[in-house]
Amino acid sequence: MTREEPEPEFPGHAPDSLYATPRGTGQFRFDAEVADVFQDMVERSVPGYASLIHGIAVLGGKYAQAGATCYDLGCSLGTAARALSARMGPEHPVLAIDSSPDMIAHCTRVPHSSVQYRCADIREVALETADVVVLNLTLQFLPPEDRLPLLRRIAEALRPGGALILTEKVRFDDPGEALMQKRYESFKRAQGYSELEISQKRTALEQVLVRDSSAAHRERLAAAGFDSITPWFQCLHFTSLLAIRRNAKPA
Ligand code: GEK
Repeated sequence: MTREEPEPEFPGHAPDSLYATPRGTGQFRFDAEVADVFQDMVERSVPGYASLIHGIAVLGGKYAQAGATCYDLGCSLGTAARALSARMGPEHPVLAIDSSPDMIAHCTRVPHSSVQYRCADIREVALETADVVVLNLTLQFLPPEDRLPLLRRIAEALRPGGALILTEKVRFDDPGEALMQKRYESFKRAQGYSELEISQKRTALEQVLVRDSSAAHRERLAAAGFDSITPWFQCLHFTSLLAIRRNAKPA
């Protein structure tokens, strides 16, 4: 007897079996087939994802002044943007931006009064004055040379005292890295992913998701104009930093 899959309730919530059969060597892309299963994929691939989203909403809500704009950059299905908006209330507009038309198409099929979705490259989009910017697992997908320029533009856009919440999958130095990789694979197995799924996804992401160390993130954030750079979440490789825009403009 085959298991009957439940009908997905929202766009992007179909079960993730993309890597369950051999797929060749193509690189990972945020295309239609990924967008269709993204919620299941991210929840089963990022340990503590639900806690991250809850924490982003609670922390972000503390830094938003009435009427201030908040950004969710690389919003995928808009989960963080909607959580932030639900926490802050309708007087705080949230702009949720992603370069994948397939992700944004899913977001706009479930309209939300205080979240505006936009399909754009966050390296090119002009940022308005903001109180809160969320980069939840997005910076790691930009070419390394584009990371500091984006963080500088975010610091410029944030009001002094405004907050950037930056979540990344970080790289440890060995032997911690090898141990974390093993434990991460245990986590994925426990989420029901097979050895084939784990190894094919890892290969597909190799050239696309380029990790930095925690120290490199801190140095870059300081160079971009942030201080009080504090880790508030850590689970295996996944770290989230709360970084506050310095009062004085960066030199
Ligand atoms: C979440 N934040 O669920 N411009 C805009 N978007 C981009 C760019 C770019 N240059 N590069 C990549 N993206 C989400 C999860 S997923 C992380 C973020 C993951 C987008 C890309 O299209 C994808 O939707 C997102 O960044 C990364 O809270 O899949 O591990």
